[in-house]
Amino acid sequence: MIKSGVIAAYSGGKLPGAIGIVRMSGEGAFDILDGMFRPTRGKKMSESRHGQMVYGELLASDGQPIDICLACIYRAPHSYTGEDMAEVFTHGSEAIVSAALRAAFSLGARPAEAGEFTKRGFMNGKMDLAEAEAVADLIYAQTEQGAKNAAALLKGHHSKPLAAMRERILELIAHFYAVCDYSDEDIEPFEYIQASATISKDADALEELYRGYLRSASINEGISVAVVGKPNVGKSSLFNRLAGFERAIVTDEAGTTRDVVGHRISLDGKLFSLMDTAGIREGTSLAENMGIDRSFEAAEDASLVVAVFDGSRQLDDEDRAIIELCKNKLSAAVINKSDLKGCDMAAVRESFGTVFEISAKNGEGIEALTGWMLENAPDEGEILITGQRQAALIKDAAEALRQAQESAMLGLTADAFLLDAERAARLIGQVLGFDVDIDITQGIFSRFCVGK
Ligand SMILES: Nc1nc2c(ncn2[C@@H]2O[C@H](COP(=O)(O)OP(=O)(O)O)[C@@H](O)[C@H]2O)c(=O)[nH]1
Ligand SMILES: [Mg+2]
Repeated sequence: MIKSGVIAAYSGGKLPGAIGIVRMSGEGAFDILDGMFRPTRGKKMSESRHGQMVYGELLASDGQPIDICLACIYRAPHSYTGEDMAEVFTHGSEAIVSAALRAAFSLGARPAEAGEFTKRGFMNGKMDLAEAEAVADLIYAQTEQGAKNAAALLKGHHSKPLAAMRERILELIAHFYAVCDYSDEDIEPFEYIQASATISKDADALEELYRGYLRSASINEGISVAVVGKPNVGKSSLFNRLAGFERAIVTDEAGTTRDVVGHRISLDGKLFSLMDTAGIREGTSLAENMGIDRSFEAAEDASLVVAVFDGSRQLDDEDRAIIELCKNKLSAAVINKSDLKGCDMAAVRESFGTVFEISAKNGEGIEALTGWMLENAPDEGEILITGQRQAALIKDAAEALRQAQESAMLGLTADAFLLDAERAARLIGQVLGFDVDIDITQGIFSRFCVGK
């Protein structure tokens, strides 16, 4: 007897392709597979071993063989969803895959919604919500580093310590209540100082996680590098050198680049997102001035700033404005046009810790600059949280813990301490998927592909 809860979907890549994967999950999935897959030798699929690949015939809904391929079952709870699951690995033809799905539907399965397999995994406790979000990160990873980061998140790199932290805070709260409720019994006294120390360490850890999130865009979008400078110093020429082709327009006319021009490059497996910007000066037109505003924004938002100066000309106030702009940024100075006769660049050398002399025209000195970019790229080994939802909760939880800590230190009323500690525990819980609104969970899973 087939239950109604079996979902089925195509889970493979673009068709036609080498292999198509049709996946099913739910109680009754094995019965459906028995109806559509006939092993060449031996027992029925429902009697095969967990995880064993079985060779046989795939049957269309009219019972006729339509493919000769492999199938496999996974027994609950040892599957991705935690339910009984089945997979058929067909030849990668659209016709075969549709026929396989039609067969599954005619035997009682229903089409899976986007992310429904993962959602079931979450509901069945196979992963927490943060880990489920890492599955989406894995699918959408654009770089090797992005995938490695997502894989670590999926394995619970941050989820496990967060779950432990939540437990710790809940225990603290329980202890506190116990002392209040049974003050005459033999319960260890509640030490505010000790509680405050524990909480403070946890708040540090949460703040560190949040700072990591702010750097996480670099994992998939590339480490942002803004090339800034006054007009005509050779920003676009340098940008094109780094890009490896004539991406931005170069002329000897000031004010040529009016918008931020972006291009991604990969250096030693690391992705950089380069931005060529409009030359910063008193602009001569509305469009140029708007471009200049964008240059400031790009410099402000970038992880690294490359400030370009024309080494063949005396420094002027416009150059000094650039020096000022870079004061609080991780930046390097580039003294360009080293192929020409040089001028005094002492002010640049004094203001920047790192200075490169290059010629964007003939390529001299570019490698030293790319070396600096690589050295200053975020550490590869560090695993960062990537989701905005998680980051916002973590930030609030850190604040709640800081407030709880303060109340504990000041010896404020028990209520103040408890309220904040409880709020922190709830927020951390939400990162992991406890007490999360159904719409929020639904929103998370709907971003997945069908079949995942
Ligand atoms: N001699 C020399 N000229 C350069 C060099 N880099 C750029 N230029 C010239 O300087 C002018 C302005 O270059 P461009 O890249 O458009 O500067 P931007 O306004 O800062 O983007 C163009 O005529 C370039 O050919 C260089 O290294 N050496
Ligand atoms: Mg330019």
